[in-house]
Amino acid sequence: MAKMGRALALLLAVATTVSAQTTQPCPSGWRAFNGNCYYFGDMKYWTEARDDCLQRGAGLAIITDSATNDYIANMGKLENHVGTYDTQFWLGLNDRATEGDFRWTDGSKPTYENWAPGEPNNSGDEDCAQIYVNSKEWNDAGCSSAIWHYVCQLNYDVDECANGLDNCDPNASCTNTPGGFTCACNAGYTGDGTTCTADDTFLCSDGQTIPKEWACDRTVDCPGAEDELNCGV
Ligand SMILES: *[C@@H]1O[C@H](CO)[C@@H](O)[C@H](O)[C@H]1NC(C)=O
Ligand SMILES: *[C@@H]1O[C@H](CO)[C@@H](O)[C@H](O)[C@H]1NC(C)=O
Ligand SMILES: [Ca+2]
Ligand SMILES: [Ca+2]
Ligand SMILES: [Ca+2]
Repeated sequence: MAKMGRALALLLAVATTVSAQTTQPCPSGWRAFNGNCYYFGDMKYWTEARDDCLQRGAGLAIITDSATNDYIANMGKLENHVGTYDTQFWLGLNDRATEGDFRWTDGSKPTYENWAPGEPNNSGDEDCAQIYVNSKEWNDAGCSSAIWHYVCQLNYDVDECANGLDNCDPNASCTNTPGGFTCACNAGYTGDGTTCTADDTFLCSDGQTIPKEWACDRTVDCPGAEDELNCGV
């Protein structure tokens, strides 16, 4: 019995380790597809949707192939539990700068297009593109004539450092890496990068930091100091 318990504990430990290692690089609340992360947002005007994506360190989605087009339409439908009506999600595509010259928000001209029949028709001055989740086709709509859902896109390699998504210590430097990031304590600090203590201070196991010369003072309550600093020796 005891042996079985040990084996089970070991198995659980291994499983925990594996799931930690395979953590999706997309931030929480985002979904990964084909090298990018997507966030499906609630109803906003196009410029507000664009700004919300920017604040999330991303941009409105840029679609360059039919697989991504299908993914966004299907997932948009799932994420927002829409009914049977053909609801729309704002994309990064627009002709706000020059009428008729549709561009993605990164300035690129579309290489893949999936306009609905008769679209874009600029009916009543429509400059912002959206995708219908049921037909998966695109329409140009008034950028600020109605609010719609929207989809943001982040490159799969999130720059955690630039987007405040790292957990580096304030006294550490963060370096972005593909699929992750690293933290290294600044000069004069020691630690694993997520916790850095000044070299002349000691981090007690209860979380308080005190000058190192005090750590072994028995009148100071600093749990952990005895063990780590061999105070008695
Ligand atoms: C033009 O597009 C709008 C949607 O943006 C649609 O409601 C309208 O029916 C279209 N007009 C024509 C003539 O296709
Ligand atoms: C280390 O970080 C703390 C904030 O936790 C800050 O107050 C302190 O100024 C930092 N020290 C240096 C040398 O940057
Ligand atoms: Ca237009
Ligand atoms: Ca239209
Ligand atoms: Ca990264």
